[in-house]
Amino acid sequence: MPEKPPVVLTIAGFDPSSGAGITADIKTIAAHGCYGVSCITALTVQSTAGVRRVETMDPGLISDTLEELAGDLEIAAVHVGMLGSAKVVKAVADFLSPKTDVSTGKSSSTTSAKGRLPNVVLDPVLKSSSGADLLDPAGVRLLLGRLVPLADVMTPNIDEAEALTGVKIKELDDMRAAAGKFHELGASAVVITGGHLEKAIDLLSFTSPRGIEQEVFKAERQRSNSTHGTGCAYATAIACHLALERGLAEAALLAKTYVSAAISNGQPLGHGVGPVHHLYRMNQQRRAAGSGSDS
Ligand code: PXL
Repeated sequence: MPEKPPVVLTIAGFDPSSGAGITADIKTIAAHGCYGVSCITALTVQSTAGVRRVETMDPGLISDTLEELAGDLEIAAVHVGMLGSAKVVKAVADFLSPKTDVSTGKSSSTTSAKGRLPNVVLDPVLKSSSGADLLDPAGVRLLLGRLVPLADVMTPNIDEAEALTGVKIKELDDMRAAAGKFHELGASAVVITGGHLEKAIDLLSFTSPRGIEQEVFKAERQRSNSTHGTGCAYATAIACHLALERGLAEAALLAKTYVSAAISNGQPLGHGVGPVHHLYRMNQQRRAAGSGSDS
């Protein structure tokens, strides 16, 4: 019998150009050897040139989809991306919260210390890189109040960390201060990604029995036009590594390496900011398979 791959659920918006959102996440999940299932929270009209329109889905449809999947599959990790509105945030938070057993009134057994499903990675998507709002103000408040405490790790970029904590980030010490605010808001672990800073610095900050521990990952900043979807690819790659039972620091480091390679292998598609190459390893495998043959 072939072995079952870990199942990774992505709850995110639909970007028809496949640089970001659900279809990009499914590529990332496949690239990590996991099986991707998905729940669409919003449709967007967009291309590499930018987001033109956003339509959130009916929250009831989202709840039904999530319950259907959770009833059928053993989900090893969850990626939460664009949510669009407060109603959608509520539907997703209700789904991820520990279930109460109606007969005893107590939380029924859960696979995670925090919620119903293990390894919840929250990417707090607020705006597209072209500046379109991807979450309404009431949604931002509910994300902070309900989803941040439920997530096992959250992955804001610098702009999102500034908007959510009010800390202006110019250097590493500011990232440390913003991470501290996220912990105060109930986050058990956060990676603030700093691709926008002069050096591409990521700060991993997590609570442990010894208190708050922090690790810094540095890389050279890449100048590229193939960066559409880096945040989605990073957060989803972390979810995959956690599903594959890797620790958080290793997951954060491997996800950073994956995104850097996906950017540097990006192909010049579209008229705007092109997508990262989520499946760049397939080209490498094809080249390796072809190198020994006569054809
Ligand atoms: O990169 C943030 C993002 C996430 N999800 C969807 C998006 C975008 C940016 O445009 O469209 C669906």
